[in-house]
Amino acid sequence: MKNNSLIILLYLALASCQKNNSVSPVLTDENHFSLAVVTAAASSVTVNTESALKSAVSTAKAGDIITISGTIKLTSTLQLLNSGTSSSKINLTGGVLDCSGISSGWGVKCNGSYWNITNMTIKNAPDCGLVFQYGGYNYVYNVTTSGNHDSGLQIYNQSHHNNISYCNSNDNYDTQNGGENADGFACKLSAGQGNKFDHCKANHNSDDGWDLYGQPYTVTITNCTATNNGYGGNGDGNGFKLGSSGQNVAHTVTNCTSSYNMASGYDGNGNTGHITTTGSTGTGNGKTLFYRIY
Ligand SMILES: [Ca+2]
Ligand SMILES: [Ca+2]
Repeated sequence: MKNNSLIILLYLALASCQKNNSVSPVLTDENHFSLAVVTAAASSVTVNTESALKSAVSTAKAGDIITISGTIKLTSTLQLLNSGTSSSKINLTGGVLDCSGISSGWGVKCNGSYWNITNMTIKNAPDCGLVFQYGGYNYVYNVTTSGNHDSGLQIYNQSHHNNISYCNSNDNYDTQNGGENADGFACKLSAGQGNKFDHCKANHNSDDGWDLYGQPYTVTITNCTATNNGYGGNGDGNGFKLGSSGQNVAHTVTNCTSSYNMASGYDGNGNTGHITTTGSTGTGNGKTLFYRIY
């Protein structure tokens, strides 16, 4: 019993001083404990190949920093499936992901939570560039999505509490549909609660700058700019499309600018909710500045 007490004390001392490691006592027989280190400490790695990137991402854990060096050409979707924690996120940063080698599908898919995705370009995917499908509490900063063949950055299907900040989305164009679907930023089709965009710019996307079609929860858009959206024959061309018919969702669009889009600057699109557009303005839109905003 004396030995057991000593080992338990040692375990408690170890557990209290290790932040990234998880230490668990293991009962090896009725009288003897041993200590097992379940996870390793957070690591930092720089990658410049697809295989190294996918290996790092597949084993990523809270606190890890994965830095992309230069341009990596992807041949299949990069899947972010692990999760960090509220106090220790997984960091993916830097470089260019050229998704032109993917035969079909998205460029990057995040189904995990607590990722920081920063300072990179995601381009030329055959479908959307960067998609948040499940999970939440992800932070995206200074990321450019460009030249993808559906929306640049899309949040949907329950993904929640994502914060998209200082990002650019431009020249996304679904050529196969005449531009009908490729928005700069889409938070549509049943994304979750608490999604926010701030200081982002959507320029020259074939469909809309922002699209909240079918989004059942309030989206907060602040200090964002939509310009020159709508082309390809089937592109709708709204700067900010703020819902859809049959909905009553109070989105907030504050201090935004919407100019020179093919259709309206801000279009409620049949959403009967009280959409606030405090401080938002724009000029030169093909249809009108505010349309169906209640
Ligand atoms: Ca459309
Ligand atoms: Ca759209």
